[in-house]
Amino acid sequence: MTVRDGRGVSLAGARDHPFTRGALCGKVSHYLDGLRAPDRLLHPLRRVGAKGEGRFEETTWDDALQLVADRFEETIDRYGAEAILPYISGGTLGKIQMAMMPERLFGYLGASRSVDTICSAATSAAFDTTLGGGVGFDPEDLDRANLVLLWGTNTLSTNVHQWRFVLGARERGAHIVAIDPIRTETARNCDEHVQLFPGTDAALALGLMHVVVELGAHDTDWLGRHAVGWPALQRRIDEWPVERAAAVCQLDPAVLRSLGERLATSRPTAIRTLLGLQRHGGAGAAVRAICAIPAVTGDWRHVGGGVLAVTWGHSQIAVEHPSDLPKTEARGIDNSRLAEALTTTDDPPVKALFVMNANPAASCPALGRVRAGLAREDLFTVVADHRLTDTADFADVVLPATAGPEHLDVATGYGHHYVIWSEPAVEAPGECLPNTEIIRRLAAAMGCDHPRLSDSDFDLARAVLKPAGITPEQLRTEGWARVANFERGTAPFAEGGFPTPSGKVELTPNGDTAGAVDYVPSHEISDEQLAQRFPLVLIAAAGRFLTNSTFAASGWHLKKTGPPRIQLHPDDAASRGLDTGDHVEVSNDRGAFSAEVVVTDDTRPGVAFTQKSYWPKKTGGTNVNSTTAERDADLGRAPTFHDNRVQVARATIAR
Ligand SMILES: Nc1nc2c(c(=O)[nH]1)N[C@H]1C(S)=C(S)[C@@H](COP(=O)(O)OP(=O)(O)OC[C@H]3O[C@@H](n4cnc5c(=O)[nH]c(N)nc54)[C@H](O)[C@@H]3O)O[C@H]1N2
Ligand SMILES: Nc1nc2c(c(=O)[nH]1)N[C@H]1C(S)=C(S)[C@@H](COP(=O)(O)OP(=O)(O)OC[C@H]3O[C@@H](n4cnc5c(=O)[nH]c(N)nc54)[C@H](O)[C@@H]3O)O[C@H]1N2
Ligand SMILES: [Mo]
Repeated sequence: MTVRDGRGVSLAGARDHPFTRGALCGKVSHYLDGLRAPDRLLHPLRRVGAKGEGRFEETTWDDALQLVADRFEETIDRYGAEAILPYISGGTLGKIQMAMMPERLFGYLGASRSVDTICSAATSAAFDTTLGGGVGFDPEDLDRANLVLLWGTNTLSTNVHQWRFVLGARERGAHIVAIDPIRTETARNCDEHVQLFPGTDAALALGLMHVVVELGAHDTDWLGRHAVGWPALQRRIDEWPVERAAAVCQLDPAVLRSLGERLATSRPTAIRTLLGLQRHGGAGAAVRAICAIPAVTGDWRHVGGGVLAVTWGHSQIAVEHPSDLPKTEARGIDNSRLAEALTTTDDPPVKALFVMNANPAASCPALGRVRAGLAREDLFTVVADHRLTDTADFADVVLPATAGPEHLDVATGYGHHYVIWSEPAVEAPGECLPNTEIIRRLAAAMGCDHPRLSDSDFDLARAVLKPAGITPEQLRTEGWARVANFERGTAPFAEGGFPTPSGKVELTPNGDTAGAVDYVPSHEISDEQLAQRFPLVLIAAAGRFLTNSTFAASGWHLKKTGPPRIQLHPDDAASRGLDTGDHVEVSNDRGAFSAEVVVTDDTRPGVAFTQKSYWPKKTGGTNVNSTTAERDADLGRAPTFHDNRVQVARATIAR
């Protein structure tokens, strides 16, 4: 970052960084725009208007934190500490500024625990139960594969640094396949696009394995040594001939058979999945079935072979509760179930909410109910953020937080194996404080004087890096370090050694067919009766120029993103008399939002596509989450954002 007169004037990636090679994605290349934007929060605020109105007056840090401390103490006295709910999400993924200090303080107080289910819970649970954690091939070795399956992920949009390795594989002759109900930009740039019906990935995986076994290409030797439950899975695979699988996926059986044949004959095959396919009722089963594939094909033997969703299962750095800081066990509340937590949870009810790194009034499912909960007069809400989000509008106290270039952090990601030292490069504007400092001062205001609640950011970095055998001094000098528990260019599980209880791939929990993974239908997608009233399945995936709702108020990002749009297949548009540019209302029993129609055969008939993350207050008070349900998938208590049926009709009032 280039700094002139204390202001960041330009941002560039480090060219010698092994994974990113200095490339910045579109949204981050304009990151600096938002730091000094006129809507940046500069001072602590307290509410003067009605809840949700967003009217505040400036106050001092001391007064703001004393108010929070008093209300928290009163809440603890009257209802117990579990009546306080911290809501900490992924606004920053930096280890120091994300959840580390809030977890210390709220754990010490015995507040309810915020359980992070909103993003990856089904995938995490599926990987945990099959492979023992978020593990897989090295993303930098993907270019060694001869077949690459980009399965339910829009790489060019959400994981753009992986693309260089995809191109590397292709240059060496690999065949690249996108498996996605939508012809995304990624799918357009692949050699083949398998456009299955949403929520049917388990059937596809079982059908593909059926072809592999039929051709005798399964690796019985490796399975015998490094897998548990193969006989049961084999019986299950027998039940999924190509025709049956293709019917469920609504694909031409020839497409499935030919991909199965490629899979049978291409070693190594790299299955790069992420989180788009796991926002469905049957997602846990789908991801477990996908996790079984490399065991069947023997791909773990090879560098660049196997499956990968997230890299954190290999990371040697860790955020742990300090052993000398007392902690009170408390109930967990899923962060994808905030509507329930604020409107029905009892014993005790949630009376105080502390939001940091999150914008649930835009990003949570069942948005109407979330907002009704936030509007409760008896709920005391604190929000720390960079700007007045929809969530902050409901706050009693708003705290101005620093952003990446303004605070110290140890930055990580879940798509590569590096930690990066992130030194503050510019002064914080106004009175903004790092999340860590906000918590240190809150702890002091509450009279919690344990030394672990006043550790400096440097102390915190030391604790995080310690398990990897790195010091903050070293990382500061070197810039970044690889923290994976295996070497690049090796096959981490060639000889088994998975972090499961058995050390093997666990294809079934108990070795019988009943335990072998099977296709689990989605909640709404496969509900024929509901389809009568709500004929369109709506997928709301990540936008290229946003990171969730984080840039959704910034000029450049919003301009590039444009207004909320809904892509409809020409058949679905024609039957509704709609054309590109028409304004529609997208609705179901839970709510509605407005969007502009784009007619395109990038979608399938019966499937509509939109983008997550708009700020409701910029788009008529609603967004796509006004229509999504608070309902869990089959594993991990994960939310089911893409398992959503809607109807689309011309808007009665033009916007
Ligand atoms: N630019 C940008 N990058 C981001 C984010 C962002 O908001 N913007 N968000 C970040 C976050 S928090 C996350 S979790 C990741 C998510 O990144 P991804 O895992 O890529 O997730 P999504 O964008 O939700 O969905 C990816 C693709 O899954 C497809 N999909 C939907 N349903 C199904 C299905 O049933 N089967 C299959 N096979 N595919 C399906 C969608 O059509 C979509 O193209 O991206 C991260 N990166
Ligand atoms: N319909 C639909 N909804 C979805 C999804 C979907 O696919 N479809 N995806 C889901 C997924 S995968 C995720 S991860 C969630 C994301 O939901 P959230 O984790 O709530 O993410 P954001 O909405 O981006 O809100 C993050 C907030 O943190 C703030 N922030 C950033 N850095 C800092 C910091 O250093 N300090 C403080 N105090 N604040 C900071 C940002 O300004 C922003 O307002 O959304 C989910 N919602
Ligand atoms: Mo996410």
